[in-house]
Amino acid sequence: MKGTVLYEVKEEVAILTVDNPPVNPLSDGVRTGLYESLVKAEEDDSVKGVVLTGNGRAFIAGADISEFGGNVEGIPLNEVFNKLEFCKKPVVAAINGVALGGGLETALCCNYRIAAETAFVGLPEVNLGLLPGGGGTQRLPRLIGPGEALKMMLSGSHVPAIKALKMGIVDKTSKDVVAESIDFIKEMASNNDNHPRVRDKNEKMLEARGDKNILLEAQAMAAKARKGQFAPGQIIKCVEAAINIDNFDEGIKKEGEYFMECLFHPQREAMIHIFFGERAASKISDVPKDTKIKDIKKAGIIGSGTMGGGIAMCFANAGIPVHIIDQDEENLKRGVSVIEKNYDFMVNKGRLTAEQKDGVFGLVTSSLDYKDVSDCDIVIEAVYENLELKHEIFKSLDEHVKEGAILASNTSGLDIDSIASVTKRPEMVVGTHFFSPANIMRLLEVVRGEATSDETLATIMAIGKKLKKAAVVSLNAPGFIGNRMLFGYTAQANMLLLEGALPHQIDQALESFGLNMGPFRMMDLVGLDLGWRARKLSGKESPLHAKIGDELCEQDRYGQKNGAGYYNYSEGSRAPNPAPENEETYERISAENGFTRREISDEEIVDRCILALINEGADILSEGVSQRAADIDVVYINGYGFPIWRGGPMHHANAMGLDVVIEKLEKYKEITGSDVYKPSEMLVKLAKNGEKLGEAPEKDNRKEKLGFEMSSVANNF
Ligand code: 3H9
Repeated sequence: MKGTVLYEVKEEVAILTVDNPPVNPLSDGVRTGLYESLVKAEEDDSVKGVVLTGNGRAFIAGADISEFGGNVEGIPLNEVFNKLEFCKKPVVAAINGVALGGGLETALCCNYRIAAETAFVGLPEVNLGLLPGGGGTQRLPRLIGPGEALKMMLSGSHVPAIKALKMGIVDKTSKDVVAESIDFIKEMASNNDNHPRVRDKNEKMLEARGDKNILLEAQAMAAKARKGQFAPGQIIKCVEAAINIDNFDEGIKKEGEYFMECLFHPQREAMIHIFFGERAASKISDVPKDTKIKDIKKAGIIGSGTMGGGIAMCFANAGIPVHIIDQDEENLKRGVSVIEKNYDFMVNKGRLTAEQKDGVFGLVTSSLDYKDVSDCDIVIEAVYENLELKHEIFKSLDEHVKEGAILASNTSGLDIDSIASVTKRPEMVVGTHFFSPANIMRLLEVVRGEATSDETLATIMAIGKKLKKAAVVSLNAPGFIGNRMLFGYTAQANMLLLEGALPHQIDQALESFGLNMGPFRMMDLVGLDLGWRARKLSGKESPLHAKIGDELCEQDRYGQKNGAGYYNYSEGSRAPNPAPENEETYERISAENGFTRREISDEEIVDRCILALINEGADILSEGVSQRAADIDVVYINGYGFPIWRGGPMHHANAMGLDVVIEKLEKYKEITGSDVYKPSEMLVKLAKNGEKLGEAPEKDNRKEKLGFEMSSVANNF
């Protein structure tokens, strides 16, 4: 059995310490240990009260997520909670660290809750496609009111102890939580026989009865922030039951039924796949666990544009001093003032106090001189995509920055090996591809060059975690993971336009599938002119899929930046309006390129775009560019707006069944004649063996990796 509960008696108080490192989830051993320890405390006449706490940095991180979907052994959680809630001795939860999900639910079954000032609590089950099924949907509304409880459960947010105290989730905060809890429960036990239970608090439920707004507001919140997800609706139904059913146990029964529906819903499997996928992504199969990590005390950024500024904010937010260099004084001033404005915006929104702003913004310094980053432990170059310019910058950095410091490039597609080759420390050169806006987007693609050392990689993965990023390693290959897939996907969206579908139809079909933003809205946002200018410079004929975009640029339709692209935009607005004037262009370019425009179904749109992603993803995996299929999913969800509840493109392929994927690919190869739909060899092999997309093949069995010089992908960035 996994995990245990330590038992000791001190000053007539039984201290139960959950011990299941590193974060004490409620695995079978913990459930059994808790149950048995409570029985022991009840049977020991010398024990007057019980303190329940966690070992190490966490109180309890919730149910053991790895148990979901399998055969669960040991005592069921609800039996343990029942024992706890009706314990014959008063119990205080000494919340020493995180109390999440089943962890907070455990504390809600105790008579009292005292939290360390540094602890935080939350019910984040919704992020796993679940609902708080250990009584959380019935107890938390009773404690803090259904409106606040719904906000917490639908957002899955982590609430710091001080706020939890104000909200009434905990009774006290403390600097020395276990010692204070012992004194507290001794006093309570001697003064009082009647210890409160959350289940008996009905006032807030009675107050809410008949107030339709509470549930309507929750539904609006779920529709906005959790589009397409199943669990939020279930959570709302549970709280509705808590409000309207007098009998607490009946409410718990309802919660159990709704929980089981979530448990067996495919979204639960998809979202848990991403939970473990994000954690697996930080482990690099051939980099030993005990690899030394450099201490990053100060960071440098070259370039004060949108990317440079955003990356600087990431470091400052993590408490790491950061120095920005730009060659142009005006640019630098503008860049730093944008950072300050971003922080001011957060203050205005109440996300930061003025004092906190001064603290983080105070960590950002800037100048025009490379010498000022000489003492940095890492310097990240974030200038525009030009290999010669990057060569110049890296030569200078190599000269100025102290020995042993990491030199990183934020390139989204240039050759890291070529960049590393101009330095005397190629083993310390790595790609750190942040996504815009870097201070908000979670994805960090870490590009491993031929010479990048284990120490450099391990350090970057550790810093990624510190910056709260979902860091994923990619080998150095054109487009890395994300942009290479994006290229195939947008090319197909453009082909559909050429064949007869319209941008808004394509966008709507893919947004209904769950993508945050359809491809044409996205291309308008990025700017159609970027690719157009690059293609013009190359002097080569544009590929078919780029013909319409290029023609729109010839008509000065560059996208959102000048108010007209595939859509029209009114001044100051990002909302896309139809652009019927483009239809003549679509028809003309289609005809000029030999296409007879036809009706295209939404199903074909979704299939063709998503299959293009999957097929390219399979190639990326078979080349070892990505370590595992789940890494690709993490990239696509955190950087490209793929719906988390579908688990990413590769999980989606596994869920569809690889034989079905191949059947569809062959169908579209037949319809379009395009090699984009020629099933990847890896897919064929796996489907034949009844296997799923998982790990990349061993080094010797990999498909040859794309070279920068021969790649069509590289020409498109
Ligand atoms: C629930 O409670 C349902 C109930 O309502 C009802 C049931 C009937 N289980 O993230 P880290 C592992 S659902 C199993 O790197 P951090 C994690 O995989 C649960 N394993 O650390 C990793 O393993 P490895 C609701 C778990 O300090 C290691 O611990 N609770 C669990 O950055 C370290 O994790 C949640 O959703 C778990 N519950 O962050 C909370 N949690 O080393 C989920 C972690 O092998 N957990 N692991 O890769 C978290 O949000 C973060 O882990 C936490 C710590 C904030 C706690």
